[in-house]
Amino acid sequence: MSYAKEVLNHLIKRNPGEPEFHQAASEVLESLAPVVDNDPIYQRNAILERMVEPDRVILFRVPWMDDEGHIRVNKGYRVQFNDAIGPYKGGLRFHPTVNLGILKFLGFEQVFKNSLTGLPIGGGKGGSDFDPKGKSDKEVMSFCQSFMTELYRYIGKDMDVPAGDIGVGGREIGYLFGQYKRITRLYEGVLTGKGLPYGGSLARTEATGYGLAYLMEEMLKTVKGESLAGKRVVVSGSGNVAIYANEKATQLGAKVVAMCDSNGWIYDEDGVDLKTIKRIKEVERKRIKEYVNEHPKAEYHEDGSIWDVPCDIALPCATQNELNASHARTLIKNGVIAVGEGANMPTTTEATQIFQNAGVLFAPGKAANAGGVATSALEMSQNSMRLNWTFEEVDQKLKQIMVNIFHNTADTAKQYGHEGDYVMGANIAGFMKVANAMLAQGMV
Ligand code: NDP
Ligand code: 2IT
Repeated sequence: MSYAKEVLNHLIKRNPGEPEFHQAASEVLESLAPVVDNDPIYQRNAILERMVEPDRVILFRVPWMDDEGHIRVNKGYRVQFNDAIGPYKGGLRFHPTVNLGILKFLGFEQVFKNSLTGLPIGGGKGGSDFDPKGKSDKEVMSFCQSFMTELYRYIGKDMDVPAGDIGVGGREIGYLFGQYKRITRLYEGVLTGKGLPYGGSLARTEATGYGLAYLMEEMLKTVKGESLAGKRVVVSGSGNVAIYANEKATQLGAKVVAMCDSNGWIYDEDGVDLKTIKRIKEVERKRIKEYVNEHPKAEYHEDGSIWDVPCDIALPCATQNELNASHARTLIKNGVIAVGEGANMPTTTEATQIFQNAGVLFAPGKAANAGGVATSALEMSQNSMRLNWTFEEVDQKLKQIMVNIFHNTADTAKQYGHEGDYVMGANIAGFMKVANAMLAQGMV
């Protein structure tokens, strides 16, 4: 049996009840087979066995008080996956579905994604099953302070630098930073995605979505001699990644005709009006169905799927496994030419294969959504230098990083005889740097 397959079988047996982690690891290990099965150095040094086991997992109780004065308890986690090439780096997710398996999948993906950025950041992820939806600011603050009261011991600017993810945006990062500083008395870049007055980087808010659009533009240009201009785009989600993917795609001349939240989806043939979406989602924290109150020509649906909407480009930017095989077939029937994963693993394994077999350009999350964490690393650099770059400087660096990621991914796929398979290209390119660092650093 191949080395990669052996490690995968063992992993599935030893980590029961973690389907998302199995899925992420299967995809990576299968695409690494041509590398690790052809050079015994990886097996001799147990590189894969070490890569699929997090360096450590921190699990803790988070007690907090709700507005009625009741004490509530959630689970808090930090999965420090791999620090071979830099301090652990990756977001915190606050969502009721969060569990260890999901955070291990996210942490594992993060290791390869962060490597692909070309910047010195290791991989980690954390979060809680706390649901910020419907909570008051005071309750969110109470939760964040309690969460950080435990987490602070395990993080630091050169050790582990969390950021946002689903359910964690500027408000939560602010409360977490305040509590870290209060406990440690250190004013340091221990979190990214901070507000601009206290060490945040310009363009970090926009970075994941903008980066996704930059990568799609480069892919379309390189492979098809085309661009986003004039394309019909569907963007799922209406959070941080979705909003700024829409904004940049629109600036590049595309028309985004549909967006969604976990309750339903909107369709606007005139192009979704982002000003309205930003107000509803970022300011009022309401549901996307409010959109049609102001745009009566638009439609709101809770049945069917956003992926039924015909488009040239599909950008899944909500959550894992939101786009399945049947959605993929519908999109292909409707003429989709490219798919870019703004979210982490939004496309099921089967759907990914369907796209690839149909010749649809498929940009995997590790490459396509790496602009967020890359800009987080730029925030860390600015914090260390105690300097701030302008929006244009950060945006320019982000764009260059995304162009580099695309070409590194495409060149690697080609080098291993799978031209156009960007899943394989991203996995192998991400792996090589981490594996070489691990080999150099010995048995740790
Ligand atoms: P947000 O919390 O800002 O937004 C999440 C969006 O996805 C919301 O619109 C939410 O709807 C929707 N959503 C969540 N779960 C579901 C579901 N089950 N079905 C349909 N819609 C759903 O998160 P982000 O935009 O930050 O993150 C989105 C994705 O991008 C995640 O996969 C994240 O891991 C990934 N990512 C984020 C990065 C970042 O910098 N923020 C960087 C790289 C990747 P609702 O409001 O109803 O819950
Ligand atoms: O999935 C991701 O890359 C993120 N949520 C961003 C992580 C970060 O550290 O900016």
